Amino acid sequence: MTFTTAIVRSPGRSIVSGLSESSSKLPIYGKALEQHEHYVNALKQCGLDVMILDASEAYPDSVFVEDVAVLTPACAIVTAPGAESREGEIREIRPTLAGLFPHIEKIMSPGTLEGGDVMQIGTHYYIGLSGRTNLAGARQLVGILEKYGMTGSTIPVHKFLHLKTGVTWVGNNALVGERNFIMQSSFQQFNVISVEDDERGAANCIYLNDKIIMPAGYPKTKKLLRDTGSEVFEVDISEFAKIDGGLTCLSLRF
Ligand code: CIR
Repeated sequence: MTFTTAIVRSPGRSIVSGLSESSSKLPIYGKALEQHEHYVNALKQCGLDVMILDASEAYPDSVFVEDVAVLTPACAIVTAPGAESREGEIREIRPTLAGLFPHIEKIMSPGTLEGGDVMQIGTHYYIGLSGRTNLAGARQLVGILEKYGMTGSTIPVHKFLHLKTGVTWVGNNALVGERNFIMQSSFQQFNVISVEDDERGAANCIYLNDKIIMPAGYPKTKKLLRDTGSEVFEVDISEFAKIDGGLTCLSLRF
């Protein structure tokens, strides 16, 4: 699948109040803005047009736009975030999606689902059952996908915030991910690139048009990703990582 467009949302000053389980450090707003700009440039280098939505101060985590929608070639699905403070973000994204996709679907309560738990590989979508995505939400998503001729299946996620915190698709039939997680039978048909324990953050990469964007600072994984034959771009997202954000969650791509 060729990707042509990405949607991002600028970080707001309220980013310092973003949810975080992993760190007590607060993002520095000015640095986050700068890193976001570099991220947008990396998406452009992968051939994408980037739509930049205005910051939404009411929602500190709204820069993580991936979590509020799942985009497919046939339809856009507005999610139902499992984090209460993020529920209102879906109202902010809907008008943008309505202008771009002829079919808009919706995950309904009591289902919850965040886009960080959805990993697309071709026409199949792996859905993480995490603290943010429940079985009801996952079942609704599978139903919507099947309506449009696609498929979905679930994977339990215990150790990570989202499925894609632990594993991502990097093209050429390969996945990159945390060693134990990536070895499970659900992934046995793929070549697996295991990240070392000291490079766990490198499990969250973006594969776009034969290119890979990876977080900066993981030299061992960078070499392995280069060996797949794809061009690799690095982006420093340290300010977003302070509030558990990875590369994928900063954009919606289609
Ligand atoms: C949250 O806890 O919701 C945000 N602070 C981080 C969301 C990261 N999203 C993602 O990995 N898809």
